[in-house]
Amino acid sequence: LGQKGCVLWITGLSGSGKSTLACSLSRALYNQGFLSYILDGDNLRHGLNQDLSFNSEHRAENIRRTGEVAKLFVDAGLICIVSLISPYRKDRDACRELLEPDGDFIEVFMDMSLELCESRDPKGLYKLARQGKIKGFTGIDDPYEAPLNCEITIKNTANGSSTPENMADQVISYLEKEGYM
Ligand code: GGZ
Repeated sequence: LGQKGCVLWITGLSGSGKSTLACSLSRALYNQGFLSYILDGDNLRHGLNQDLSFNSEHRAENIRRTGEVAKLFVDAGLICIVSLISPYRKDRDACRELLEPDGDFIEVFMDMSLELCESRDPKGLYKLARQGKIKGFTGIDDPYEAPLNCEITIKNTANGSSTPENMADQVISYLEKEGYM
C-alpha cells in the first residue's frame, strides 16, 4: 500500500457541506487507488459517542475520542476523513497535537456563512434552533471558532457554483502538492 496515513479534519457549521465533501473526497481518493475512511460526527453520535450531548465538555470529549480513533486509522496507513463541527479551536488543536507526531493533521475549514448554512437547513435544525426548540445550536446560540491557521479553506464561489467534486479537487491538489498522493 503505497500511501501514507493522514487525517483530513473537516470543520465547519452544520449545513456547511462537511459530510458532502467527505463523501466526494473519499470517492475521488478511491478512484486514484487510495484508501480512506470517514468518521462523521452525526454517525459516531449514534454509536461510540451516543452518551454525549452538545454542551462544551461533551463536544470536547466527542472531538477527543474521534481524534483517538482517527489516530488508529493513521497508524493503519489510511487517510482518515473526519467530519465534525468541532467548534472550539482548543479541541481541534488538541487533536492536532495528538496526531502530528504520527501522520499529519490537515485542517480543512468549510468557510460558509451562517446565512448560507441556514438557508440550506437540510434537516430543519436551524429552524428549530431559531424557535428555541433546540438549545445551544452552533452558530445560533452556541459559538463557532473559525480556524486561524488551517491548511485548506473551502469557500463557496460568489455565484454559488462550487460542486462537491471541485471542493474535493482542492483537497486532492493539496495532498498531491504535499506528497501524500
Ligand atoms: C450543533 C447539532 C446540535 C447542536 C444536533 N449544535 O448537520 P447535522 O446536524 O447533521 O450535524 C450536526 C451534528 C453535530 O455533531 P458533531 O458531532 O459534528 O458536533 S461537535 O463537533 O460540535 O461535537 C447537527 C446535529 O448534530 N446537532 N444538535 N446543538 N449541531
